[in-house]
Amino acid sequence: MRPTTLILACAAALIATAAPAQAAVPKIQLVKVYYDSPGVDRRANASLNGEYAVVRNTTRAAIDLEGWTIADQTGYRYTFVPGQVLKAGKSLTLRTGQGTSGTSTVYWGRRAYVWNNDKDSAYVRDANRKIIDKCSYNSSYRDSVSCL
Ligand SMILES: [Ca+2]
Ligand SMILES: [Ca+2]
Repeated sequence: MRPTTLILACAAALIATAAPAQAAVPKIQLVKVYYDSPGVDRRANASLNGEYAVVRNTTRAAIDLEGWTIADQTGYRYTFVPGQVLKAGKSLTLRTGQGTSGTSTVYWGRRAYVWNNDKDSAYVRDANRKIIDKCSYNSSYRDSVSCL
């Protein structure tokens, strides 16, 4: 096979395998987990808030997140309170420490880290506890993982 023909064949194969995954985009999708906050982890509130997970509403309609949860592998769980609505296409950041929650950032209120610095998994579940999305990582070399 000539090199160009080979490249085209590889590209076609990649597109073929990528297509089914695109059809199954979760309506609330994990975008990123920043699991090793900058600097030494001494549980200062700013450091706890340097650790966060980001989710995005991939649909064209607002989603009421009341009763939805974000949890780690151990089972530490954040539950969205009534009134937490994520507009179409918008992202929301869940920070580990304490703060005043709003429409685009909510605070878990923890005094300890939740996302392990080496490996862990983040789960998004709807109000019926059905898993909507999951993001796993296994690297202490990196500080964050892109879930897309
Ligand atoms: Ca750190
Ligand atoms: Ca954990």
